[in-house]
Amino acid sequence: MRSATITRKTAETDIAVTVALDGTGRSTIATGIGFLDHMLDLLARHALFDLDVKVDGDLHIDQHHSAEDCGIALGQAFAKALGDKRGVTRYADIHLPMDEALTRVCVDISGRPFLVFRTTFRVEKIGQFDTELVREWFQAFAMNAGLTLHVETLYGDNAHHIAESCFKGLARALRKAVAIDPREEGRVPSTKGSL
Ligand SMILES: [Mn+2]
Repeated sequence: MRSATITRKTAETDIAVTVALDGTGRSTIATGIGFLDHMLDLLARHALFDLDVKVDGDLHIDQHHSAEDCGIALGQAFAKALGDKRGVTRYADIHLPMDEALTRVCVDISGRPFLVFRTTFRVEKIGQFDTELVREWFQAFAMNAGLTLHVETLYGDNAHHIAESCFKGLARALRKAVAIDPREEGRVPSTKGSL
């Protein structure tokens, strides 16, 4: 079972996360931000990761530190759980529809963190959640997970649908990318010999 736990405490947030890559999709999520809980719950479900996330953050200021630091800790846990990346499929992509919204997510478990994020929201809030924090979360996650990650929403109107298509797209792409490819026979899928 590829899994890892990260605890991270700063003056702004106190976080504990556990990620199991070869899970069943069950999760226990409590970030203090309802909409982010919803996104991480469906991330676990569609990636078939088991996910425990507890964030105690300075929400009296705003949601920024909690969302960003949650992405950092989850990214670190994901990278730790992957270990030396032996046998992984590495590349994956998906077009993920959510009603009228369509988002393409392409991922390379590269160890070369890079985010392209071409998704915009026409409203500032989904419930109490600041929509600009979707990008912040993806940025933090990609950088700390060591992913080359391209997210592009091709079209869509409803902000809830758009955000959900991004997180579900990430989930479905990661599910494929972390899967063990038996033809790799336990090798690291790179001509360099490491990722
Ligand atoms: Mn929803």
